[in-house]
Amino acid sequence: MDGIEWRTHSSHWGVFSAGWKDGELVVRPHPSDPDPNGILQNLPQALRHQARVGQPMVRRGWLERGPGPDATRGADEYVAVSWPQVLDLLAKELARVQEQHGVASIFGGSYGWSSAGRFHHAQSQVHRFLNNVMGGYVRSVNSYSAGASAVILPHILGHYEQLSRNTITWKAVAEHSEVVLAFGGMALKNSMVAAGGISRHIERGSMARAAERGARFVLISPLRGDLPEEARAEWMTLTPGTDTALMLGIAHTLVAAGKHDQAFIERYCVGWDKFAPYLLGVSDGQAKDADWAAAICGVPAEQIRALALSLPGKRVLVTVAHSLQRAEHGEQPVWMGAVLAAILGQIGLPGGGYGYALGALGHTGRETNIAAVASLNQGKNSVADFIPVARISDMLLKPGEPYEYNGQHRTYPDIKLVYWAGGNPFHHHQDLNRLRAAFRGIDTLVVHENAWTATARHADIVLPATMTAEREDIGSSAVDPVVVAMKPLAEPFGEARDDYWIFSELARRLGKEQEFTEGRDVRAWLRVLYAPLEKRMADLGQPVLSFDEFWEAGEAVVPQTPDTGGFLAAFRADPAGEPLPTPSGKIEIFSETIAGFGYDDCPGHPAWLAPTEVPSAEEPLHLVANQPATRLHSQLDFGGHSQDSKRRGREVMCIHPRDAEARGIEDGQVVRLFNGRGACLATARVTPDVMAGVVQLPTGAWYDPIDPGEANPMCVHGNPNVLTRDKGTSRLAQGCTGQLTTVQVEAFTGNLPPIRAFVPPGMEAMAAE
Ligand SMILES: Nc1nc2c(c(=O)[nH]1)N[C@H]1C(S)=C(S)[C@@H](COP(=O)(O)OP(=O)(O)OC[C@H]3O[C@@H](n4cnc5c(=O)[nH]c(N)nc54)[C@H](O)[C@@H]3O)O[C@H]1N2
Ligand SMILES: Nc1nc2c(c(=O)[nH]1)N[C@H]1C(S)=C(S)[C@@H](COP(=O)(O)OP(=O)(O)OC[C@H]3O[C@@H](n4cnc5c(=O)[nH]c(N)nc54)[C@H](O)[C@@H]3O)O[C@H]1N2
Ligand SMILES: [Mo]
Repeated sequence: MDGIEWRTHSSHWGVFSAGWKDGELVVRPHPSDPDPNGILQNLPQALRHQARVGQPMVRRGWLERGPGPDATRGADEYVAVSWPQVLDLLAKELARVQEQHGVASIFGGSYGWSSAGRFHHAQSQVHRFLNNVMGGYVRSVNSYSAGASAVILPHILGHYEQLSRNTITWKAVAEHSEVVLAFGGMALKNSMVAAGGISRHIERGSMARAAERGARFVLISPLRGDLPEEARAEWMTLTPGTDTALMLGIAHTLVAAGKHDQAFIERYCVGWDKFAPYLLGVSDGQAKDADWAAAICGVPAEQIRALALSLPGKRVLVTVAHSLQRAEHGEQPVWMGAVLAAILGQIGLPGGGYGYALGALGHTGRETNIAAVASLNQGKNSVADFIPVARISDMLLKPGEPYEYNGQHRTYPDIKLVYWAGGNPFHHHQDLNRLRAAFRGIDTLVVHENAWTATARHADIVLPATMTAEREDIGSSAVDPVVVAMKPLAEPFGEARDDYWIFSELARRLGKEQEFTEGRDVRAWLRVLYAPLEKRMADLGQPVLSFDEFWEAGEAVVPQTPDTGGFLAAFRADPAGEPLPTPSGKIEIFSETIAGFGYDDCPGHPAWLAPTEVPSAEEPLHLVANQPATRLHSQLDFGGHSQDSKRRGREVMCIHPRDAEARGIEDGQVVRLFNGRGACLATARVTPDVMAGVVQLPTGAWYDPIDPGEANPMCVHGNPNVLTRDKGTSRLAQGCTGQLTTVQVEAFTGNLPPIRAFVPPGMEAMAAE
């Protein structure tokens, strides 16, 4: 016996147990996890870290001058107030905005991952509060993850969640795929994370099994680490943002050689007659052949041709990472990836066809549970208005102005109050200096947070929220058999309270407590959410634990439906009986709907549309701003595992030896990345694992402006979103384009400024010493 009282818990980075030993929290992964995730180790040091918010805080300027636009937002002091005081103040402000401006002036999109746990899911809580108590709010649609694909895929193939979850399973890859063309790779660092928490990380093992069977993995990416060693991949580097050209070059080679699957195209697709003339250059005089593609993407034409001609007759899987569509014209590689898989005739075959976003997250490529825990009912929103999620700065800066989205002519609403719980826009949004300006124009920003994130530091009212480890909940993902009784591991930090408690108290002050709580405490809600699982299992004649037995045991196990290849396999078997959810019921190589919108930045068939931001003399390098390996986004950046990955306290930027040498940059040296929008510091890692001409700086280092009072301060810590561009993918989807931008890099020779991101406001003097 180890003397530790282990308690079950879950997180987006895996199911685990934890207990206390000698005053320290010890975390161990679920025993059935073959490949546990290091991100779990951010938790122990995070729980009591000084970066936590310990009491309700109000910005001094807001307290003294009242709600309204304020240029000091983000550079002001905070005043500690008691819970009763702050709740009274906030209830009054909510009532004022509701009365003076109507609830269509409240933005409650509150995008973000927050934490695992079905009940305390912060976004569900805030939406339920705004609906049931306030009467509604302006919401956001789609995600930063899949901004472009979520809009284009339903027009041409089907919903992206359906596609990525269980049309191509890891089991099918391990057993059937012969060639995997992995555009953007399938990095293990990414599949380590899964919404809701999973008990098994199976990706490494599945790729190893496939490779041992002789499957060939081709990694098409600027970074070598985007496939694990176990895949034994060939690494094909290409200029970032040019995948569509490469795919067209492969397609052209196949068609020119008569090796495309004409029968498949005729039976299962529409619009070949409109696309083929473009591919072959009949319509615009430019054949999209391998030579043409090579000049754009940098892959030698011979290599493109050899790759293309090696594919026919093989079980080929084309995967396209989310990252490819988080860029200007991000709709195109998503569409062209599907068309390439169709040209190869592979869609709907086991381990073949199109694996959109397979491996981008741990919950893709899995079998689905036969029964599920319910999610919290968010009530009904009386406000119809919404924005595509990544248009937040535009919305705040341009009230009343028109914009296009998915065939609709829309107008930005006039927002007075923004309410955020469970997300960090100063992590996730692009062009942070522009975002700061946008937030300075509203009346009030309310934020519930565990920690003093940059978003909290721009808020007028900061309410300290518990972390998942400080409360009880149910952890479950629809694609992992283990449902977890999440037990509290620690007392709440300081005066932190559950989001549910905060909203219940506000609801009471606004005279709508019952509408929000339905008279239930947390445990009663957990029983409500568990009940549908219990009932469904019983209906199916499966043995099932009662709630009390489940809570006592710490977990319940739900059987899964065997993999059948999902809706694409069904469509292949019976195209008339199992049509796709597209207008034609078939794969749309040409979409009449999209063509009808008349967007030149997203025409009626996939096309190479040159990006408007390309390297120049001033900004000669591509920057890849991808997901971080040692944390989930910005969460627990102050935790041990994330901190261990920093060098000289700063985020690490990878640069090729050639580019480093040209700039006199040495491994371990602090560098400045800059472009026309902003600048940040980072520490260089000189490595041939990133292609020449590209530097990589992951997201998630907390924004740390050198002087928060300036309009355009340098971030001293390494947040790439001071550099990225705030522009939609196209008028079709208006998705986030944060993955790529252009920069210059130089050795930083000035005095090294201290990192203050983890020091709460009001304690700056202590950190600077
Ligand atoms: N440049 C660039 N930018 C990107 C991306 C990129 O590739 N490049 N990727 C984008 C993508 S795909 C995504 S999904 C977004 C992610 O963006 P976010 O989801 O906004 O990022 P997180 O850091 O996960 O933010 C979650 C926040 O919720 C807080 N939190 C956790 N639990 C609770 C709770 O119980 N209650 C409350 N009130 N708060 C809680 C955490 O402290 C944290 O601040 O970033 C996007 N941004
Ligand atoms: N550890 C960890 N895992 C995560 C997350 C996290 O924050 N931390 N976030 C999760 C979330 S919310 C999401 S949505 C997914 C995101 O999944 P993705 O968006 O797929 O993840 P990224 O790491 O941003 O990008 C994957 C790789 O694409 C490559 N790439 C970038 N641009 C291009 C290009 O133009 N062409 C090609 N061929 N390759 C390119 C980069 O080398 C990068 O490493 O990750 C999830 N997994
Ligand atoms: Mo995401």
